[in-house]
Amino acid sequence: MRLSRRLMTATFLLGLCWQPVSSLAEPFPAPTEEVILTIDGKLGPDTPAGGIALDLSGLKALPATSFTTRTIWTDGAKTFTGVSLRRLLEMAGASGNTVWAEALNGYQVEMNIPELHPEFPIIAYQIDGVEFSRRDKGPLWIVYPYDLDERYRSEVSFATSVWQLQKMTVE
Ligand SMILES: Nc1nc2c(c(=O)[nH]1)N[C@H]1C(S)=C(S)[C@@H](COP(=O)(O)O)O[C@H]1N2
Ligand SMILES: [Mo]
Repeated sequence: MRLSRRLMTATFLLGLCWQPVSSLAEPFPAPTEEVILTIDGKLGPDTPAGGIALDLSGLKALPATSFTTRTIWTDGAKTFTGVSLRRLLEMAGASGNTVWAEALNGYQVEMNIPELHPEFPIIAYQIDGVEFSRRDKGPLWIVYPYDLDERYRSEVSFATSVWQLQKMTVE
């Protein structure tokens, strides 16, 4: 997928920082703290039984993406930092075309993996550089750079902006 010139410029202006994935085969660090995200389903052959379990440090050890945007849920522009959903699934060796994202409240939504942009949405673990609690839609929230492009202000983007994300299943 290629970024349009307009999107690239806007992305640059928004101060996006993106680092390439160092190695797709690199294993995820084993969790030592509270597990906040599990990924299961159709994943790579090295996946442990029961799926991939990640704690906050494990997520923070992965390449991070940041962008600043307003949202329909927060006041004023905020800087969100997290892991690109698409890249995380690639690192997990996802071999299906669909991912189900599931939240703490049982909300579930389906996303088409090939249609995901390489960088957006992200699974955000920080807002303005600080972790956020379940009360504030944390600790993990799927967010898009809504201000960047009209397509991120669509019903599909809003419906897949899952807060209190706790599980993803690849089908
Ligand atoms: N955890 C969680 N995230 C969720 C939802 C939900 O029920 N729970 N609803 C989704 C849908 S369908 C939409 S349109 C928006 C709704 O946000 P709102 O309830 O603030 O309008 O959040 C999305 N993210
Ligand atoms: Mo919705």
